Amino acid sequence: MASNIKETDTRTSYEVNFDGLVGPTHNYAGLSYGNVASQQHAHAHSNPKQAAKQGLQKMQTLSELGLMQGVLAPQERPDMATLRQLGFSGNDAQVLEKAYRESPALLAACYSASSMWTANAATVSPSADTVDGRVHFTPANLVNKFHRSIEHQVTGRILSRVFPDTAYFCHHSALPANEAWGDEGAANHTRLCADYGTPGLELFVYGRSAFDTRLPAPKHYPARQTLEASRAVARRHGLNEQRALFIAQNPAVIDQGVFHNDVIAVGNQNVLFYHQSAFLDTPVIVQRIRQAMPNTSLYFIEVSQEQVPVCDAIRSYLFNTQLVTLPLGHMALIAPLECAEVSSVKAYLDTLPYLNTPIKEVHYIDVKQSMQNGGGPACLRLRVALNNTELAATNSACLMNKTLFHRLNGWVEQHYRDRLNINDLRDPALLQESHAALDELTQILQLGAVYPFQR
Ligand code: SUG
Repeated sequence: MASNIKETDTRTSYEVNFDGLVGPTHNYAGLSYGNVASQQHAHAHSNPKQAAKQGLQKMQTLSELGLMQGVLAPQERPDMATLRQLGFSGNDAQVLEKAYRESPALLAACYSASSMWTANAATVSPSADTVDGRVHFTPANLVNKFHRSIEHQVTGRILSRVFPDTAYFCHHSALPANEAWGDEGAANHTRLCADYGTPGLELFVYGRSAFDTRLPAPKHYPARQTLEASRAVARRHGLNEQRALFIAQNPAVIDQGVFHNDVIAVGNQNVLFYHQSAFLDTPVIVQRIRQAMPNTSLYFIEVSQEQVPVCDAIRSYLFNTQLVTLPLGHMALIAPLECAEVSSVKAYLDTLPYLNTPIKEVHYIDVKQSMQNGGGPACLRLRVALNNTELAATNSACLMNKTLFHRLNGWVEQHYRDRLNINDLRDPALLQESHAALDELTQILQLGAVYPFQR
């Protein structure tokens, strides 16, 4: 029996949340224009040890709620191969020193622990939706931000070690590395269904079109996801017309700081929870979803501007909550502590369990280190819906349980610093520490040699 499934459990399909383990070089570098929190905390000192522990505690909390929980390893950082590709030469210490002197921002980009936000790792289509009956993965190219565009290769490698059996799992490479194919993965994708194991409707939300410039686009901040990228992912995954819906995000909210759709909407099974300003033409979208799922009793939980202004939703990450189905059948919202600190949001969440929807519980968790870089609970996880057979074919060393939780906490305690700022990034000892930590991690998670320094 995998991880925390009880013998008496009658479920045959699950949503497994794969959280990104925060890497040892987590820092605040202000790299994400359009992401308000990243800009606000630029150059603040970070606490990688606390960040990783907060992330682990979140995983453990969900696991204790009876949910299936997985863990994805971070990237190798600093990314020495990229620094060398960009012309810095010499031994490792010299490369770091030269990069620090010439371009601290570039060095910080190559040190970013941004792969913790695994909602951006990939788009995943469950086997119930795809024509070949396999689970499909496309790592996101993340081209809009340089520090994120250097993630997808290792991400793809890690995913193929976690889901190794090609009889059940199909791994694609990332889309072409060009803005026309800007792809941010599951952060702009959600899936509605009656049950995780039955065919669903995958909602692909895009911020602009690359080729049809008549379509609306934000004026101020970048739209990271294009319609063309979303369509390409759906094509590769073998989703036919009934399984995919393409939805325009409201460009006005992107300009207010909603850089991914998961900052303004979240779906799970038969529930879509969203702000009234999230999409361009909400009534039409609601109608199209209803038409596509005539046999499912759907709940559209719309939050008005009057109840929660967009700026409060962004500050609190109300919609970057994880909407999960508990083993008893009802849903819970896993919210960041910040939601309890913004009065309009707290007032709304106090009423939510009584609104006659499947959401009956709200849990607050502390992921502040991640929040300060614009990553809430939902950013930190990649959802993978699996049936029993696929779950049995998944690398079980990456599934969370009490033993793994304690082992990873000990590993963090041993290897991580509790304070990091931009000047620490020139220190070659940080590279050594990071390699030692990751080398041990690949053994704990039984991933094999996934990192360039191990090859
Ligand atoms: O891509 N922040 C991430 C946050 C990603 C949140 N993910 C989702 N919404 N799913 C980003 O903007 C900040 C890094 C820095 O500034 O140091 C950063 O990359």
